Amino acid sequence: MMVSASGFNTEIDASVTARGLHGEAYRGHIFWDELFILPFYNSHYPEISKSLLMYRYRRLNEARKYAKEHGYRGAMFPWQSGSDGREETQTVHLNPLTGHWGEDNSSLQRHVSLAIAYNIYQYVQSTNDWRFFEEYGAEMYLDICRFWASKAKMNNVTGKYSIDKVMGPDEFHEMYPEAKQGGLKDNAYSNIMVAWMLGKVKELTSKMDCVAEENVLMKLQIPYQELLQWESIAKNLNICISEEGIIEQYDGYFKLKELDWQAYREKYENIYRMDRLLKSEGKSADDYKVAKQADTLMTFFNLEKEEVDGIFNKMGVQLPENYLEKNLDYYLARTSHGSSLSRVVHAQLANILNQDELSWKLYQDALGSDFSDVQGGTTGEGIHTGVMASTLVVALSNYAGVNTHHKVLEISPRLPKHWKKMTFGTLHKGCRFHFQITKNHVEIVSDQNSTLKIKGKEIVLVANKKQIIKT
Ligand code: IFM
Repeated sequence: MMVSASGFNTEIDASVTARGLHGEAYRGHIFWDELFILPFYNSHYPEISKSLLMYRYRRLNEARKYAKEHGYRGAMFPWQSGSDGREETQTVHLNPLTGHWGEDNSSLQRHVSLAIAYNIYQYVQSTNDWRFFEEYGAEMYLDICRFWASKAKMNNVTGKYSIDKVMGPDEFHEMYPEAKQGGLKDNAYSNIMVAWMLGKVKELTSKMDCVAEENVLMKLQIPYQELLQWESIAKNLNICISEEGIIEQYDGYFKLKELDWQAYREKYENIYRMDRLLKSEGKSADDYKVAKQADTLMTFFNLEKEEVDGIFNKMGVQLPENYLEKNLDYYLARTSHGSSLSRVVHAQLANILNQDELSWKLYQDALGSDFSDVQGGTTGEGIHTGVMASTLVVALSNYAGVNTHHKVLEISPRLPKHWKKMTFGTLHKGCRFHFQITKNHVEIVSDQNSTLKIKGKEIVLVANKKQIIKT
């Protein structure tokens, strides 16, 4: 799919750019899109995942320099970067509808570093490659933790930590209405992912060889006190929630104006770039509840709901039982899918919530993104590698019910009504599985003795011996 991410090129110092090598859009830059791409490689070609993570490792010093320049500690990876790892995000942006250049604050998408920490964790969970973690991953992971901890500031009155001067994944919101500078406070996605990341430090370091753990803590000069402080930040980050249980995209989002979606749909043929349409009318998306892509909901794309519930519990955050449904309804109704990365996320969430028709529609739209050039002309500038890779992963998670978040691989198939069969292979913790799923059966062969769960039932497999399980 992407020449830079090939099993033949794992020694080359290259990563996957947002448009692969298929076109010149985004000037060949690398964003956070690996988050959507790595899961595919983890379960098929883990040596490629490792090579993509090593690309980041080789730019760790640049990320440290970038953090320092902005008054932070640790490693702050750039939102858009190229070969030398420095920030290359544009600072002005052309609106083709008006021909005007406007300010661009998107470099404030500091969540790119969270994506890297998340990718390290997922890679290690999926492959058991602790050697990579001990030699490279831990150093990056801990320095990213240090960066976010240095960004979190405690409010002495509430005892809560806040993180400001950020943007979430939704690129329509760069600043507060009337603000002179870009940046938002307490983006829920970032804060929850920070809590998740800091909360995983103990689990990760406890699995390291003692000498390796000591070495990395010494190299980064992380005292025990600092680790305790990270734990405290994780439990006390500020998350804003409405009375109905809607997680506020960022502090202040609920005060924004509602958009008359119907009127815009009637007025314009295509409203996916609502930011540009609004600007052409002398307005700004910053003033409205309108999202380019999943933001708060990204949390549930990355983490299982139970895991997020655990984080909220530790923070003392109360939410109604059906809060995920409510949040999906709320944000989906306010999203224009201006990014190709949007539909696939919503498709996965709708599937988790058993909204099969909605999920299938969104999944199909995501699948056709480049085939049908849904953005009306952007495919010619290069395919959208993030969504393309993610549709492969989401097919397995949605329809085969592949879950790699637990100790053993779990499968809970739910084929779309019109599918008769699904056949695929996957790698998990060094064991290669081959599945054939029909409406009532799952056939499995693994190349090692192993255990997995099918619809919650533990199945023990003998190497190379096919088992047929009735479902
Ligand atoms: O990384 C994405 C971002 O989330 C939305 N705009 C395009 C970028 C590159 O694919």
